[in-house]
Amino acid sequence: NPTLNPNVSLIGVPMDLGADRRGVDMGPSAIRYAGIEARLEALGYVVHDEGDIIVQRPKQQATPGTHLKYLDEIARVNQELCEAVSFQMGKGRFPLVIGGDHSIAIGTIAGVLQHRPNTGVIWFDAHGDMNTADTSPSGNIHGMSLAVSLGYGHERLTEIGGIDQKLMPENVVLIGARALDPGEKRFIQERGIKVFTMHEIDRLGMARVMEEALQIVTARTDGVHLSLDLDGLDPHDCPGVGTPVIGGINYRESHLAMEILAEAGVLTSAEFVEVNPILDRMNQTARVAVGLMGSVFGEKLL
Ligand code: EXY
Ligand code: MN
Ligand code: MN
Ligand code: MN
Repeated sequence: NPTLNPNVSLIGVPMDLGADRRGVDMGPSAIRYAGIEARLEALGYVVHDEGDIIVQRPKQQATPGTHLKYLDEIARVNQELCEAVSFQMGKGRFPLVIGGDHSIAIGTIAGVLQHRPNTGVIWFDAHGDMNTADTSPSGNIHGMSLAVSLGYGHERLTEIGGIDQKLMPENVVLIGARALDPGEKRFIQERGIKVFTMHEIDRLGMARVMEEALQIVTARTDGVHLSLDLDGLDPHDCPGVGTPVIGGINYRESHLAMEILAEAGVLTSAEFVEVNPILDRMNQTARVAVGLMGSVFGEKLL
């Protein structure tokens, strides 16, 4: 029987404009091909596949007046995604967004906040995604999405969903971090954001990390969103990601994390991002993604 909201709206966002390497635009196809709909329906969920948000491919990556790459199209897509997520939640559904590069968290979270203004977030990632226009070494917006969701960054991005409708730093935890830029470290320290780096995962074990993370994201919140970047896992288990970083969370730890999250029964929305089929082996990363979705929606062996 479903442990979460039984009505799931699947929304694909085939966008790779927020990343330097092309290819994560094929992520939604790869995840559908790996059987997400059948997997959740076997657990008793009703999956409504809402299709994909259409993403244009602009001729130029430069937007006048900024070094943020593809800012116009990324802002437009995230505005549309925000509205789609909000619309589905308005119908009482659980939004499950599949990417696409991690810049799409801007739209997903903005949409979620329209209905659950005090949402807590578990950000599962090798990276912090907390650069601003000022600190970004690359101009790639997928490295900025969490900062934007907290209210910091380019106005064209922070205005999506409303500048006063943002995440609170005390309701956000990062899990799996092992590649942070200097500006991101300052951002984290200045705002007291809780980060479980690979060091804490090794030391405490994933079970304890998840228990502590759950306490933080449920203490003062009215919902919990999971933003899972497949590069949080080790590249050995998930080779099909655009920005792999060695020394990551392994397959078993990541399943344990999803199972503990499922048992808590608190999840109200989720997104799975950065699957890059071009760099993958036999769709392995999409298959791992679908396995993790199975676990987080309550799949059990017995
Ligand atoms: N921190 C680097 C940057 O801002 O360019 C790398 C960001 C990679 C982000 C990936 C998707 O999580
Ligand atoms: Mn169906
Ligand atoms: Mn990310
Ligand atoms: Mn990442």
